[in-house]
Amino acid sequence: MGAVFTGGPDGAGLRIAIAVARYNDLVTNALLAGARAGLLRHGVAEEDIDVAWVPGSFELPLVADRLARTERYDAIICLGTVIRGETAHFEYVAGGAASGIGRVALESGRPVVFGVLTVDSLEQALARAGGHVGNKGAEAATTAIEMVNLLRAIESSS
Ligand code: INI
Repeated sequence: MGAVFTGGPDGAGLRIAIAVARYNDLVTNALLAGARAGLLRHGVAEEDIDVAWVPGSFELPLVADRLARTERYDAIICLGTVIRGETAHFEYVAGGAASGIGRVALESGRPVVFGVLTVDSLEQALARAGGHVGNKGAEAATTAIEMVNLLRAIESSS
């Protein structure tokens, strides 16, 4: 059997940037708190977590790209909330954020995590930002750490 690669949950020594949208900040502040707590819980040092606030989710890809280009970060977490019921251009904002964030990950070769809620209502958003469905920011934190460690495991095998 060939190799099986996995990324462990140890975040010690990792440097992480979080880009977070101010739009719907009642929700995104809770996502940010969840992401921070998740990173700290897995051993990332407080001083190794930088945060960049952007106006809305549509701006996340550009700022993630700038953060990646500094080469200071092992991973970048993007946090935002797009609520379908409150925007006629939901597809443009959510789709632009998703495709842009994916492109930055591929172009930079670093994990750039999609922690953007795309939901129908504020209630659904709050449920996923520390409510009964959990906290998508905390999930994004563990995804970032796992992906850094997975890419390292693949690289160190060659
Ligand atoms: N930005 C969001 O992050 N969430 C939204 O729900 C939203 N709505 O409803 O429009 C939103 N719009 C702003 C957008 O992200 C940009 O900041 C704006 O279009 C300027 O480029």
